[in-house]
Amino acid sequence: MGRLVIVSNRAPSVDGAGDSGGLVVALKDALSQQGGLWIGGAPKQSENPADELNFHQRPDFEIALFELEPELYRDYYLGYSNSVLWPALHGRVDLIDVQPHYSAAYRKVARRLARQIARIVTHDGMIWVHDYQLIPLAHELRKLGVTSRIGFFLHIPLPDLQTFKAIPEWQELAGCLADYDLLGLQTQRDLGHLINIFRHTLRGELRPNGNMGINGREVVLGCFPISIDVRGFRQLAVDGAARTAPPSVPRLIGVDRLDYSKGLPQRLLGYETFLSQNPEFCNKVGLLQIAPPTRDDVDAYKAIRSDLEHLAGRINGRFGTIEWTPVQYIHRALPRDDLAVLYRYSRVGLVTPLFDGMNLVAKEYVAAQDEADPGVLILSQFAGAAEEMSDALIINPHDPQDVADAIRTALQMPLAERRQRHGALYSHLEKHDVAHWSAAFLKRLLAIEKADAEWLER
Ligand code: ADQ
Repeated sequence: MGRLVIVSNRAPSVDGAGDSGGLVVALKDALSQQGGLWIGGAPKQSENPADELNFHQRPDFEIALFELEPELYRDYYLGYSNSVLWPALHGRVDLIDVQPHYSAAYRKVARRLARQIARIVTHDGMIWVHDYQLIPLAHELRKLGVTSRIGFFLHIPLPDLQTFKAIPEWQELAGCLADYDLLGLQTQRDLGHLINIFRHTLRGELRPNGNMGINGREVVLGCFPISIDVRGFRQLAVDGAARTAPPSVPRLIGVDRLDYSKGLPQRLLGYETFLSQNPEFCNKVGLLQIAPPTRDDVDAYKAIRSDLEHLAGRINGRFGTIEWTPVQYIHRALPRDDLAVLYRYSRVGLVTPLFDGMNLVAKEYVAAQDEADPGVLILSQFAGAAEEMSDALIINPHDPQDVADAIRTALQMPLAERRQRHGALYSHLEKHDVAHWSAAFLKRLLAIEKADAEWLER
């Protein structure tokens, strides 16, 4: 079996610091078993970027960094990726900021990276590309004659065809997606959208095996809901609780990057409605919202911050007392073990995105609970996680009354029902953790390679 190469916009750290969350944990084992390589953007831009990848050996796998000039990085990352693709794919076409130099920079980065990767990959290797920042990579690699199997996983949602068409380069992007051998999405919802986009844009035909015939070749499609290291996260929460005392009043918790897709103002409006209709809970409950800054240089992100701070101030002014602050807001990232214990000590987890690929906070909240006395997850119907987590209280984040009712239901839910719901959620997660996710994707990619080898022998 050839080498596994992961490609993502950002590389894990060269020294292994900060590995505790997310993709690195998911892919570490597969990478170390197969002498893997992770290619990703260097943490800092450079005025004179090298034309070669910059290699670093970690004990578990190798890392190769690519460098970009600051201006190119801005137009590719803050520009096309996060001011065109991110809003469009999250259904916020009103926030798209189209600039011709953005799309040019996006393609340029894929072309340059493909040149650097083409020099080092072999036919029997497998390349796994991650996320919307790098959609054209397979297209550029194919142009350079790379024959390795190439898979792609989209971490964020894929909207319906009409919304997708708001991206000026929608046809080109659909064509680039069709150059992969395997396309992985988070949910059945997104898979349905992809099939529709391929049908209308490239006359794709859905085959009985669920794959798509496009221009005489087969593109394998799959739904692979991402997850977390469920047992590891649970252990962090158990260990943390042994060191820390629980809060004095029952707490609701929200943990999100400060992003307009996460439905933060809607969450606060729901909480405000709850407090105004249920005065008996004033002084007896509090909302802790942890929302670290992200993509601060994009205007839409400045706006969401000021909206959130305005709402939190309004609620605190309206309901707060000398002894009690209804909304506690922390605008920074916290260490994962602190987060785990905060989840465990929160009676309610509020996850209310307007559109989300998956949402790992929902899974972290469930994993961190004490099964003897678990809290209740309130989850938006628009989070990818809602497809798997139907034992949460599923809400419509656009309706403050629905959010308010769910908060009340959660706070009053009898222990037996809390245990039953948490038990169902946890046992599903335990079987579908992040190792399961990466193994399922790689197995599908490998199967394509085997099929190809058989075909070549005939
Ligand atoms: P994100 O949009 O970043 O990811 P999410 O899945 O919720 O969203 O993951 C956020 C991660 O950041 C969680 O692990 C969370 O614990 C962490 N985090 C958030 N706030 C934090 C804080 N204050 N301190 C420390 N850590 C914090 C994208 C997609 C999602 C998809 C993931 C994975 O948008 O839909 O689930 O990729 O595919």
